Amino acid sequence: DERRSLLLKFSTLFPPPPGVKLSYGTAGFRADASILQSTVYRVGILAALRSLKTKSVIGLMITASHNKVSDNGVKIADPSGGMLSQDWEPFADQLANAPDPETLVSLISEFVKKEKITFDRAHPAEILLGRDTRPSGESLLEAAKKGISSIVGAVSYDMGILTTPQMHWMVRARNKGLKATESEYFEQLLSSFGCLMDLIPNKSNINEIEDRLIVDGANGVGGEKLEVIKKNLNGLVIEVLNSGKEGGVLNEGVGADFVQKEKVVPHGFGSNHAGIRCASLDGDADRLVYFAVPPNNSSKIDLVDGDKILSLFALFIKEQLSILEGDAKGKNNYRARLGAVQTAYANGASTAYLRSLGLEVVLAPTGVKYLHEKAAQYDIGIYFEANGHGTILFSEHFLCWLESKSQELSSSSEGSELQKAALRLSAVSKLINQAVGDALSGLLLVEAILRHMGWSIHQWNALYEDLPSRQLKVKVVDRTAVVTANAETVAVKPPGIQEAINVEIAKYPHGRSFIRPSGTEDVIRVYAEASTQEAADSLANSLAEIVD
Ligand code: 16G
Ligand code: ZN
Repeated sequence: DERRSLLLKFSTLFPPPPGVKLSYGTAGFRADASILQSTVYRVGILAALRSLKTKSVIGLMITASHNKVSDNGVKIADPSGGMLSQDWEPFADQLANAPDPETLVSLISEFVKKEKITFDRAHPAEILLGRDTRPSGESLLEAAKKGISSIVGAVSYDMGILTTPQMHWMVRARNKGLKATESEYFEQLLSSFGCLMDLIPNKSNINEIEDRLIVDGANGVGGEKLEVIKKNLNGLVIEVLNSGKEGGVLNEGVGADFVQKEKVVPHGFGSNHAGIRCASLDGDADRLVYFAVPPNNSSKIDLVDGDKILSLFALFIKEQLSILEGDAKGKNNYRARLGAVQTAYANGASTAYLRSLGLEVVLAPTGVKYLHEKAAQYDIGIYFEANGHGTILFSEHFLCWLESKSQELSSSSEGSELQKAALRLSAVSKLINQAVGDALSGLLLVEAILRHMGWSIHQWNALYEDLPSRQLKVKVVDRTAVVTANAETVAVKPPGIQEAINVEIAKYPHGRSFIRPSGTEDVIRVYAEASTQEAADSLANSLAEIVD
């Protein structure tokens, strides 16, 4: 019929590269950009089917995040703005790896039947398209459009060059029936940031804080977007380096991934930045880390990673919740459940700090989809990976309560500390991206909280001291030979390996160590933590030997 012949016709234009097998991992499909045309075309089809199935707007984002500029990738944003539902991942793999158009078309028709997907001309598939600044993005976007138009009636809207979190935000907003252009996104960030700044107590001590923030844009999309909003940020002066306009290469010696893993200054930063607060975004601006350049001309930095951003957020939110819980005369009191979600990579000192604040802390496997799911179980759930990806989720139930509490306070306690605490929490829920970790909104929240506390980056960094740690990777033929459990903290396969690891860990005071197969590369990753750097290095090395 019409649908089948359209699919066949377009599919023949996008033959898959022979001998390549791709899998929809934690970050969607990712590979060298030169082999991705057919994959992106097929993800276009997938997005259209997903939209028909969910009767909602779906997002398709072309990015390879912190990876090198010659790579690219593609992933789907589900109706909630979150990651593609995990039960569709196997279908994504089948589509991407179908050897020829006939196989592809029959896979699709089987799947359409199985999922009971219906074609209704009144409700066509709708897909928002976005891409990062990679040069390969433009032609891959065309492939995605072709994939979408292979499904009869499906429409796509090209939203242009975006950060990954902007795409997720837009999909979420559209499905809530809200306007979802970039200017609405910026407007929401600016007004909630302004609101937090207006609520800063004791405005005198913020004069002690450096207004200036230097941002390493990774030569990617984030710097560009910051340039657009920075003139509207009262009380914060942002200077963007590595904006991509000075000729630097995306993610090369720059960006959050580089800074967090290497713990050295990114390109363009040096001793002239000593003492100034600095931040680093990754290539698609969904990761954020802070750092300070020490005054001694060394390339080493003081890293303020995702764990410490989480700790700062937790401290601030806990403070506001405690104010509200202290409302002795309140009619409508509620004890909110505040939780933190981390991965096994979280520095042990951060976990201990969060528990000392009275938070519940749980571990999830690496990958945003796992952390997000766990954080969504709290009234307020904060999740962060040490690498700087994270956000704060507010439950509908909590937001409803907050709304009614705010109304109660606006009549009974106008201008009180209680009312301010409620307004701050409400502003945080609007500033921080509810769909996915977002470096731009995270950065604005960090800046507002530092001013609230009256803290320099050094005071922030002193919340706790990181245990020395080491990360290594070991190239292996088959990374699936290692299977982990308990949020990647134990290796259950190959047999006996965890016992060997335990023997090594026992040799080091405060030793903690694990191995896990990477979700994005053919390597086994090793993490070790101990009371000294030498011990952490040596523990990591001995695990690497076990793996090898
Ligand atoms: C992906 C994940 C990131 C994770 C990283 C780990 C998403 C959107 N991104 O980039 O959260 O930290 O993979 O990479 O989930 P690895 O498995 O190679 O260590
Ligand atoms: Zn990223």
